[in-house]
Amino acid sequence: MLYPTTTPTRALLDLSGLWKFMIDEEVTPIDVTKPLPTDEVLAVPASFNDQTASQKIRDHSGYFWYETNFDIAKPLRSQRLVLRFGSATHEAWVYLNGQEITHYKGGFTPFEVEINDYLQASNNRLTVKLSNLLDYSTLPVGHYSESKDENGHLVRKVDENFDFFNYAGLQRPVKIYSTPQAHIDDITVVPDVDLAAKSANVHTTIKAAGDFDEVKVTILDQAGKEVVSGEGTDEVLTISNVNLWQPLNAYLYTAKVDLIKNGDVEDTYSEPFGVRKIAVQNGQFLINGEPFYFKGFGKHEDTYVHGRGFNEPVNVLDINLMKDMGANSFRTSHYPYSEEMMRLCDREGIVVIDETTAVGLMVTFGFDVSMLESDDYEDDTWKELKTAEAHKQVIRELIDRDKNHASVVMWSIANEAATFSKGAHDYFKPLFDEARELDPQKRPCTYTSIMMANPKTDECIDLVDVIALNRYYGWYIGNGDLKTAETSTRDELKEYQAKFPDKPIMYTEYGADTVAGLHSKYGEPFSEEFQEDYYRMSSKVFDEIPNFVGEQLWNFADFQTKFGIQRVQGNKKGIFTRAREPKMVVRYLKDRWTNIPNFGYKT
Ligand code: E9O
Repeated sequence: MLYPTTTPTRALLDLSGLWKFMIDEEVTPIDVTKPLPTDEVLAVPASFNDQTASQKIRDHSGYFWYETNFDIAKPLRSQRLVLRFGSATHEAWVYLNGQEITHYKGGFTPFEVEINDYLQASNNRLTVKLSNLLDYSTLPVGHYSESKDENGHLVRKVDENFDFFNYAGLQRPVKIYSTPQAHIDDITVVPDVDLAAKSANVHTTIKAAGDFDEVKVTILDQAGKEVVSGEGTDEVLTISNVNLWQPLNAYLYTAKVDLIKNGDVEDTYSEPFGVRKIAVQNGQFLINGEPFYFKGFGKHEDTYVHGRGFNEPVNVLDINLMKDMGANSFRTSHYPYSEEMMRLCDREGIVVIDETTAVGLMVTFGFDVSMLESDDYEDDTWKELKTAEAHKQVIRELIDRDKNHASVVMWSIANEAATFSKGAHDYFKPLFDEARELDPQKRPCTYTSIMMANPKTDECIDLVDVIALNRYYGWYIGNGDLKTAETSTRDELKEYQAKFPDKPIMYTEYGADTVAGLHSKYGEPFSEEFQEDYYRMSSKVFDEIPNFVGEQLWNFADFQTKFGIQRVQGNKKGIFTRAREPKMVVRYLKDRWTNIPNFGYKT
């Protein structure tokens, strides 16, 4: 799916701004043929939750409504017009002038719909009903229940199976773009680089619709100069003396696609792409033939007031903070991030592990724990749940959306699933097969594993290209005891290495909750001293393991979660506060990471 942008043949309207908003009490049905009966407004894009002073609205689980009005300038109305949501969390029913025009389930990938047939000459009313409900047919997974309040009204509740606040709403930009009737639908770019010859064969595949004579593809360099061009929907173009996309040293080419009819350009679209080669070999992760070392973070899209909403200045700040520390990478834990963030990473040379929304697949893929205690419990009950379908869908949509990004070097199919349980392999094998089949660039695939899944218990290690571990020795296990933690960390890594000598190993989570400003001369847990000691201990062990290829700590910044006795206004494992102020450990990590080269650290 193409990112919406202006081109010489396309216009773009941004529907950001104030929209009407109301939660649905499910007492009086909403009549979509009339304006929404509310005077409340909220800003889009953003989560709805933290824009209100009302606890009831913030914590609402169920349905809620947004509405805006817009006009389309007359000259544009003869064009094909497409309404596009960057995301709508987690399920959306969209109405234009009182008619349902589309429905979409799955909160973190874009969807779009043609609107010409529903438009009025003026004052179009766009109404969106959303749901933030989660159960075992959705990803992320949540446990859903219902009860009645004192007036007999239905109360819906979601108990999230994950450690982040269930922010929801129109969290990413909502736009309308125009195309001519003959138009480009999709562009796939697969660069195949010959490192020795310094040349690349760039395979471009174009999907187009409508009436056109030919398709022209021109590759431009970063200065906008033509490098090579060809004709056809399935072309291989060769770039000689190729400039590689390198971590922290990005070089972006552009594939400019022209749809031509009677000699005129009907539609044109420019897709940026980078040329780089990813491979996993002999326990190493190679970028452009050299062993890469990941230095970075698990992150969240999480900021004050915006919630999980698109916050571009913070995205820019986060990347600048990463670069300042000598970091080179992050994982999009635990859902696809905004398209704007992916494009920023392409430009900045930030290496990304791109993760699906498959978080919370615990207790044999999200059952109610009580099922484990019941007599008729069977290990493969997950087959009847719809989780696998949602999982396939998000893999498909993520790869479709992000397939061309140079920054994306690996797919993370799931976070901390119960890969140690019987049946896990049957569940995951088809998903890994699907990802490998769908990705035109054939990137490596992994899942990040929970502590119960270890070299002895994990049933699924054969499926991954890279062993990605989320580990908390000294925090969740043996809290405060860094001596034992050091031994456990070392023993486990050595066991992985001995058993899987060809697979690179990395940490995709490790960390300790730390209250900014809390100090302890005894290095007690939660103090800034403990956080630093914890990271120093971990680094020491990492440096002893030859095929240990990267450290992505948990978490870049403190973030909001649901309530819990372990959470004081959220998870405090950030090395930055939620406001992006550094905790003490940032100095240590900056010193470490600026002294670790991006390439060849372990060779
Ligand atoms: C997922 C992440 O979203 N991993 C969690 C992170 C955390 O800080 C969370 O924020 O809690 C860590 C999971 C650790 C599980 C340890 C289980 C130990 C059982 C013996």
